[in-house]
Amino acid sequence: RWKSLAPHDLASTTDIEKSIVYHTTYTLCRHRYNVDKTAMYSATSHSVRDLLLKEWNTTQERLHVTNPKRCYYLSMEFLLGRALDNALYCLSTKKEYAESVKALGFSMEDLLEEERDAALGNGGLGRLAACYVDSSATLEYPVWGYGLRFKYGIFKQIINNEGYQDETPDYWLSHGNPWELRRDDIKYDVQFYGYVATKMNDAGESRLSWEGGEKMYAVAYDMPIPGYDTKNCGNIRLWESQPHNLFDFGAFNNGDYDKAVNDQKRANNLTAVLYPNDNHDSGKELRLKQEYFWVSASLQDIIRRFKRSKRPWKEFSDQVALQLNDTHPIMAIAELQRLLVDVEGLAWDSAWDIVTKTFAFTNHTVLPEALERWSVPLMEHLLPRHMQIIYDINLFFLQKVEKQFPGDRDLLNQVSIIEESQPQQVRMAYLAVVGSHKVNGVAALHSELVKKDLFPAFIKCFGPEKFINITNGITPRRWLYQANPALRDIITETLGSEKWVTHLDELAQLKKFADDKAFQKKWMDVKYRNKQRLAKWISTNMGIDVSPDSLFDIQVKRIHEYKRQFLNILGVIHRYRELCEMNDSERSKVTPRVVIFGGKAAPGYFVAKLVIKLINSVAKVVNNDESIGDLLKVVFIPDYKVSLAEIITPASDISQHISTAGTEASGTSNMKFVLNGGLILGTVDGANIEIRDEIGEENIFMFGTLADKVPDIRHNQKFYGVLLDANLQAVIDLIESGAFGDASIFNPLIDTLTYGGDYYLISEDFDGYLKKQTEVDDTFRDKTLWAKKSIMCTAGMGFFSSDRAVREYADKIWNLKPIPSE
Ligand code: 26W
Repeated sequence: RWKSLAPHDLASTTDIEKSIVYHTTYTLCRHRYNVDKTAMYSATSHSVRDLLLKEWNTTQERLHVTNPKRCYYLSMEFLLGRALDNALYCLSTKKEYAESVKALGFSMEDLLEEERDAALGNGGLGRLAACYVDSSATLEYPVWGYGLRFKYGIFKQIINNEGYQDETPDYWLSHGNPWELRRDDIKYDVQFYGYVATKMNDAGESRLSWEGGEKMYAVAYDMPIPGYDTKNCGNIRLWESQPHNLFDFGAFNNGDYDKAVNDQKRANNLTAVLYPNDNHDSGKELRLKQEYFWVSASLQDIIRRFKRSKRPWKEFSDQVALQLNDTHPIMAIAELQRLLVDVEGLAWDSAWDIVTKTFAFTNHTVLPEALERWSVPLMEHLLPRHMQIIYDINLFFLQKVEKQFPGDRDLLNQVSIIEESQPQQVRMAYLAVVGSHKVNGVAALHSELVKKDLFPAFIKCFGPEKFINITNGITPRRWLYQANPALRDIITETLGSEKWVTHLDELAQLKKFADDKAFQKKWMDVKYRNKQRLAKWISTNMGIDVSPDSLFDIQVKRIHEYKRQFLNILGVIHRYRELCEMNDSERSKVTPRVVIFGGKAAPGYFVAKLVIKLINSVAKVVNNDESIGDLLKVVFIPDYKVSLAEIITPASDISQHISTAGTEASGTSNMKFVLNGGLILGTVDGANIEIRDEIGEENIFMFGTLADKVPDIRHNQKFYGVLLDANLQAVIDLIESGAFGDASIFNPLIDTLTYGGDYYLISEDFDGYLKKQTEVDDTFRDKTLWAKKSIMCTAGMGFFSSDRAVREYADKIWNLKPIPSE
C-alpha cells in the first residue's frame, strides 16, 4: 500500500502552482487573497523543500541499505547563505518555478530577495564548510556536516553616522526557516561539571565514571543539502540546546519561580549565539560548553548509527571518518576515547587505536592568537573526566617520545599537550595532532608553514607523511553558475555544454578564445553588466553614484590587521593626494577608480574597527570633493555577507588579497573573483601563489615581501625602529593634518606602524604596492589586453573547484567512495 502511494513529483507547472497554493493554505494557514512576498517566498520554499525531502529520503534509504563508510565533517560554522535559488538550480526546475510564481502574480527575482541568509559562520572557514557539503552532495559522497543551530548567527553590521561599525543581533529565524527540519525524536543528553567516581562494572572490574553535574538535551535539526545534477541529497545536522528538567517543580511549588526557570534559561542560552571572533580565541567558558555540547551530541548520534550496523568496534574506522574543522571540535578526541573506555568498556589501547584511525584535523591559520588553548582549571571544572583523559593521552604519548628520543627534555616540552604556564593550558591543536592520522593545511605555502612554524617538533615524532596539503576550493555552482548567469550563459554557449559546472577543468578550453575579438567583446559586456548591477545596488542602498566605466577595485573580507585593509586605504589616500596636485591635463590621463570595501570587524577588535572608521572618513571627504568627480570614489558596503558577495564578486575588475606574506592560510574569495574574470592584486601568500601558477604570472599583479623574509624584517625593526616610506609618511601627515576629521582618533591606528615595529609590514610593502597599482591603471587602459587577461583568469581556475578538494579529502584522508544515486 505504501509503495503505491509514493510522494508527488511536481512535474508540471500546474502541479507546482497547486503545491504552492497548498502550502499557503495548510503550512502557512493563509487565505489565498492574503499572500504577500514574504508568504509567497515561504510557500514556494516549502514546495521546493518537498522535492528535496524526497531526494533526502531516498538518499538515506540507499545509505541505510548499502551501509558504506561515511564521513562526518565537524564544523562549528556553516556559512550557507540563501538556499532557494541553489535548490532550484540543483533540482533543475528554476524555469518551471519561475513561470508558476509568475502565473500566481509574483516575480521569482523578488522572492529570492526575501530570503534571509543563513549566516552561521564568521568568514572563510564557515563558507569553506558550506562549499564542501555542496561538493560532497554533488559528487555523491556519503558526507554529513555536524554543527550548532545558533539562533543568532554573525551579527548584522550597521555603519553609523560617524562612520563606525555598530552591531545588532541578526535573528535570522524571525520568519521561520523552511530549510530546516526539527527532529524531536533525535535527542541526546549532554553532561557538564560533576565529578569522577570509581564504579564496579558487571564483570567486577573497577571503572572510572563521570557523575553528577548538569544535563541538557541536544535536539537535532536537519538541513538538506542538494547536489547538482544528481538525485543525491546531503545533510547538515545542527544541534539545539534544551532544558533537561523541564521544570524544577520543587522550587516552583515553593514560589521560587526565578530558580524554576533558571535551568531553562541556561539551556536556551547555550546555542543562542555564534561567537563573532575570527582568528582570535576568546577563551570563554560558554564557548567551551558549546564546543563540547556539539561534539558530544554528534558522537552519540554517530555511534548510535554505527551500532545499528552490528559490526565490532575494531571496524569503527572502516565505517566512520571524522574531519575536525580547525581546533573548535577537538574535544571530540577525548570524548570518543571516554565513550569507548568508560561507557563501552574497551581497553585504553584498543580505544586509542580506533580514535587515531578515525580523526583527521584541518588547520586554517598559523596566527598564534587563533589557536585555542583551554585553561586546565576551567576544563577540570567543566569536563573533569576529559581532563584526566587528556592527561593520560599526553602521558602515554610523551612516554613513547621519551622511548624514541631518550633524554630529550626539550623535545618533550615542545610536544607536550599541556603547556606549563600559570595556570596550565591545554593546547588543543597539539591534542589534534596526537589524536589524528592526518593533519592538513589549506594551501601549499600554508601547509609548509604548518610543518615549519606550528608543529616542527611533531615532524620528528611522527615523520613528515602525517602532514599534508589540500588546497581549498569553492563551489562553481554558487560562485559562477548562480551568481553570474550572464557569464554562465556565454561559457556554456562557447563550450557547447554545461559539463564545466561539474568538471571545472573544462574552462581551460576558453583559452582558445582569449584573443578572439568578438568573444572578448561579449566577455567584457558581461563584466560591464555585472558592474552596472552592483552600481545600482550601491546607488539604491547607499545613495552613492559610481560609474561602471571606472575600474572597480574590491576588497571584501573580515577586517583584520593581517589582511591589511589599512594598507589599501592608505593607498587610496595617496591616490587622492596625487589627484589633488594634478592639473586638468594630467587628470585627463587618470584611470577612474571605485574602491570598494566590505567586511565585519570582531566587536571587541578595537584597531580593526578603527580601520572601518578611517575608510568611511576618507570616503566622506573624497566622494564629496567635486573637483575629483568620478576619478576616485570610495565605498564601504555595510553588512557584507554571502548574498551580497554574490552581487559583488562578479563585478570586480581588480580585487585585493594583500595579507602580509605567511599570514593568510589560503583565502577563498581570491578564487571566487578570479573565477568570475576579475584580476588579482595580491601578495605572495596563501592560495594567491597557486592561482598565479595556474593562470600564469602575466595575469596577476603581485607585490610585497616574501614569507621567508618576514621574520628577519620584524627582528630588525625591533632593533632599529621603523623608518616610514616617504610616500607613506606624506599620507600619515595628511591624516594628521585633520584632512579626514579629528586626527587624534586615528592615533592608535597610526601607532601600529611605528610603536614596537610595523608588525604587518605596511611600510615595507608600501612602495611595491603603489607601483603595482600604477601598473593596474596602465593595463586597464588597454581594453584588449585586459579582456584577454580576464578570460585567461577564468580559464585557469579549474583546479580551485571544491569538487577537486573534496575528492582529495576522500582519497587521501577519508578513504571514501561515492555512492551513486542511479
Ligand atoms: C577560536 C576563534 C577562531 C574562530 C575562527 C579561530 C579561528 C577561526 C577560523 C579558523 C578563521 C578562518 O576562517 N580562517 C580562514 O579559513 C579559510 C578556509 O580555510 C582560509 O581560506 C583563510 O585564509 C583563513 O583565514
